[in-house]
Amino acid sequence: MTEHIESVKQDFALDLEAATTREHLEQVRIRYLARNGLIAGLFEEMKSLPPEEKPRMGRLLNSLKAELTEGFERKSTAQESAGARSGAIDQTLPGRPRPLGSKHPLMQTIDEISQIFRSMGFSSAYGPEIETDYYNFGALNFPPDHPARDMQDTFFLSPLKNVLLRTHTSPVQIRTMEGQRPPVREIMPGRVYRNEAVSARSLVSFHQVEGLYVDKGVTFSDLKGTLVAFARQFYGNDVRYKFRPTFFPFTEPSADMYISCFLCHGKGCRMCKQNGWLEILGSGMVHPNLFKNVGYDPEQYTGFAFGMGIERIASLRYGVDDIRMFYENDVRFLRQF
Ligand code: 2NL
Repeated sequence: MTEHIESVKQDFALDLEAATTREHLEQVRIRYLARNGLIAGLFEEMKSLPPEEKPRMGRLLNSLKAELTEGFERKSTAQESAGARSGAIDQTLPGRPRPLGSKHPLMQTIDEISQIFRSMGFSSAYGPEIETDYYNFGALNFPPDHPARDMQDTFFLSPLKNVLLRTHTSPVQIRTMEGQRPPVREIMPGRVYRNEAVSARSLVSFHQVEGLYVDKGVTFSDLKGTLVAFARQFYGNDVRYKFRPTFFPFTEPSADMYISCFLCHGKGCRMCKQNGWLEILGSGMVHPNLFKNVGYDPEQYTGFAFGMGIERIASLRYGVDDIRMFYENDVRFLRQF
C-alpha cells in the first residue's frame, strides 16, 4: 500500500504540473481530492489492513492528503493572479477620464470685474464678514435710526446689536482708509448678508464689488470716466449709459448708473422690464463725514466710491432669471459657464 501511496503522489505532481486552465485544475481536484477521489480510495483501502498497521498508515494518508491539498491550492492561487495579470484585466484600455470642474460663474464675474479695475490701477482688498456696528454703519454716516439698521435688514449676532454680519463690503474700505494715507485706489469684492425674504431676485447672502478712489482733486468727472470705461470693457464698446441722482448716507452727491439693455438695445424687453435701461451700480462722491471718521482732512481730499451686486450683474450677463440657481450647485447649470 505504501507503493500505491507513492505512485498517487507522483501522478498528482505530474497532473498538477500539466493543468494549465482553471477547468483542467478542477478535474485534477476531483480526481484526487473529491469525496470519491483517489485519496478517499486509499482511506477505504486502509480499512482492510491488520489493526496494528492502521495508525501508521492513517498518519501517512493524512499527511498525503494535506500535502496534495496544499499543492492544489498553491497552484490555484497562482493561476488566478496570473489570470488577473493577463486576460481578466486589459491593461491597454485607456483610463476613465475624470470630469474637470470649472470656476463658479459668480467668481468668474468677480475675476473679470477685478481684472478691468486692475488695469486702471485698482488693487483688491478683503476683510471680515462679521463686523461691528461701527464699521458697518457708524463710520459710514448712517444715522442711529436709519432703517437699514433695522432687524428686517441686518443679521445681528449679539443682543446689544453691536456685532453683525456685514450688509455691504464698505467696512473693508473704512479699514483700508484707517490704515493708509491717500491715494487709495482699491476694489473690495466679497460676501454680504441681508435679512430679506428669499426670491428669484434676492437672497440672504450675496456678493458685492465695491470700489474706492481717494486722492487730492478727485472729481465727479473721474467717477464718470472710470465707471464708463469699466462699463465699455465689461458690456461692450457701443453700450449707452446714463447716471441718475439717488441717495446713500455715505456719498454726496450719489448716482445710480444705467446702461442700455444689451438684449434689446433699448427697445424694451423682458430683461429690462420694457424700459430699455438696466441699473448696474450705485456710486457717489465720498461724504466728508467718512473722511473725518478715518482721520483724512476733507478739505484736502476728495474721492468717489461705487458698489455693484454680483448676482445681479451675472444674472443679467448670462440671462439667468432666478439668482437662486447660482447656489444650487446643479452641475447641469454650472457646466454651461
Ligand atoms: C449699491 C450701491 C454703493 C458705495 C457703495 C462706499 C463706500 C465707502 C464710501 C462711500 Cl467706504 N461709498 N460705497 C458707494 C455708493 C454706492 O453701492 O447699489 N450697491 C449694490
